[in-house]
Amino acid sequence: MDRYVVTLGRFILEQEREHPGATGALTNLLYDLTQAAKLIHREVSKAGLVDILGKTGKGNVHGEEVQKLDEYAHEVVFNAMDHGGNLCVMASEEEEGLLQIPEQFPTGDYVLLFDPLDGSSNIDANISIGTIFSIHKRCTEGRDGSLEDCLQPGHRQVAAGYVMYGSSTVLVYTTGSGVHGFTLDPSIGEFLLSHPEIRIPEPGKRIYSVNEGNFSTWSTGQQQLVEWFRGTGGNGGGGFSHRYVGSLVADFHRTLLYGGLFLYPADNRNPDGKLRLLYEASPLALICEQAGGRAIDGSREILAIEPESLHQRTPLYMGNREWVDLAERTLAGEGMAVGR
Ligand code: P6P
Repeated sequence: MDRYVVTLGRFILEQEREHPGATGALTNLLYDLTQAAKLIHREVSKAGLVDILGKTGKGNVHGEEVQKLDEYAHEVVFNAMDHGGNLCVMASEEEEGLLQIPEQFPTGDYVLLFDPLDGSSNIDANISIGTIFSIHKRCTEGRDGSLEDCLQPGHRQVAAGYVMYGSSTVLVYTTGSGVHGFTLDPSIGEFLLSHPEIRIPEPGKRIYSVNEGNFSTWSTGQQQLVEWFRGTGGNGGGGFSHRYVGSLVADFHRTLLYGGLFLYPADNRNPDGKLRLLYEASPLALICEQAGGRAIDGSREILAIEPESLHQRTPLYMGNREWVDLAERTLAGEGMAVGR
């Protein structure tokens, strides 16, 4: 049976061969990223066993307490990616400013934006967490990349993906030719093709995924939308299950494989939403759309948003087209259309 396994390395190479003009740079980038993922997997897997948990006492740019694994993951990704000669600049959730390529290394034509360990507040509870990455082609000249290279709309991404460290470690990515999932076999240290050509099921499972605790902080339209899913709004609906992990990668991965709607709306504390555009919403939106779904901020396609700052936030609705369309209509005040 083993002779039929497809490793991630083989798969990436085969994908590259389908693009005659490919230089191999993107292939090398993705390969380097998977090496970082293996190191993070190793530390996350034993996090409960060594004193790597607990808080460093230092905050990140968003004032959130930083878990030691956050710092480790950030450093692992940076150190795996800084010397390959394929990147001109990086940006991370854990750093306020740009991450330039050290001067002793060559630079290249690509840009990496990443959230090294999203959901890290769940680390102590052994809940799935993840690394999210977005890759663009640079749009400036010169050795070093700039903010302009980072502030590109999501539809220009050349690759996007995430690694989920859960009951198993899964890497899901797209380069614009479908979505493919790989599961790490720790016994051989290889990611093996486990989910070729992922498509969001149509119709998807009737699942909505949102932090209901924020209900009172939402707009009227947003409250109406969730009441429809609950079946308590007096306008039909209902028949949905509510699932919410509170770890974006876990909630998204379930939505990708089972269907439904994930939403993190704006609220009166976060008028622009909580999730970040460049290294959370944008890469997941590309994956979602490549898998046949849709991703909006409530009215605009996530992939069409022109970024204005590195860590800007956005409301996020993504999953089956049917439910994203319903959310869009409701938030626009068009009332609740009759869903399935
Ligand atoms: P809330 C985790 O802290 C995170 O950034 C995402 O992974 C997750 O989707 C969201 O925040 C959860 O936020 O406010 O529901 O706890």
